[in-house]
Amino acid sequence: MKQAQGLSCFMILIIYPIFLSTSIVESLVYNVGDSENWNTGVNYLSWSQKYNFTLGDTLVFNYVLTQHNTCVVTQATYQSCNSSTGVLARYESGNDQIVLNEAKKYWFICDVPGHCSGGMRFAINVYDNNNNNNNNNNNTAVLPPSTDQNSGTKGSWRASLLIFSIAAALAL
Ligand SMILES: [Cu+2]
Repeated sequence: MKQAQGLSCFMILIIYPIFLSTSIVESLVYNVGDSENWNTGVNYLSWSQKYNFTLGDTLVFNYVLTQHNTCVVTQATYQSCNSSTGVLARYESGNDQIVLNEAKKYWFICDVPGHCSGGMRFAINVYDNNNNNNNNNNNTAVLPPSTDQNSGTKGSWRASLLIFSIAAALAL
């Protein structure tokens, strides 16, 4: 009885990380601004440069309702901070979840007066990991071209987990 319990605990320890790593590889959820959320006084340029965003990932904009909003805009509107034109989508729930479902460049701003020019804006490149040559020509501005490396790292991490689990299971 005790042995069986130990065995099932051990199996959970093996199997759980596999499920976990699978979901991490498939798509990631990014809280914009990390612990500082979507707010004034945060440098979103450096935040956006920390990550490689891939197709299917989700950006979550967390902020106090009515104090901010999230606008997906054109490059021109991103640069001018003039949101009278060029707003492609607008969110104002306080917990805006935007799925990056196209491999392209995205521009985000908060269009509450003064906030965009005050720093509440950033641009990201979203890569399709299955087709890396797709969108690399205009990607020099924001992200280094390290998507290949990144997916390779994720893949080998997953493979070593699998090998470790099989080896552990055989050892039983
Ligand atoms: Cu704002």
